[in-house]
Amino acid sequence: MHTDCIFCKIANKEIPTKFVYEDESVAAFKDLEPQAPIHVLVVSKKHIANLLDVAASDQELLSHIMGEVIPKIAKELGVDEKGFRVVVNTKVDGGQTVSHLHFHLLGGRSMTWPPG
Ligand code: D5M
Repeated sequence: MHTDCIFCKIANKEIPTKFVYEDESVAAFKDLEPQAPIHVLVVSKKHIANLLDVAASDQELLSHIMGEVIPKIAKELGVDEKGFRVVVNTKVDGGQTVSHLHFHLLGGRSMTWPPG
């Protein structure tokens, strides 16, 4: 846990936040600035700054998030049938503003391409 990291504080319940999903390694909560009717952030409880900081020992965690947690939340929030988008902004050019790896789950509307 990084003491100055907002998502560490949320994931470890230092800042009370309603979770959409939680297990021992992952927490998910609504984005403060939603960009779609459904906009959830999925984060690991362990501090990982971004995708470039993922270690070999994190592979199981990443697989759990992408292969289990996100599909489960998508089904629970009813965006599995029409689909959804998962975004991982990485560093400055990627538009990352919070340096704690997070997966944006966006749904509930038709997405456009290319992204801005
Ligand atoms: O996305 C960071 C996202 O995190 C951005 O969409 C706002 C959101 N955010 C920032 N602080 C909070 C809190 N406290 N709760 C919920 N959501 C928050 P990025 O990909 O880094 O630009």
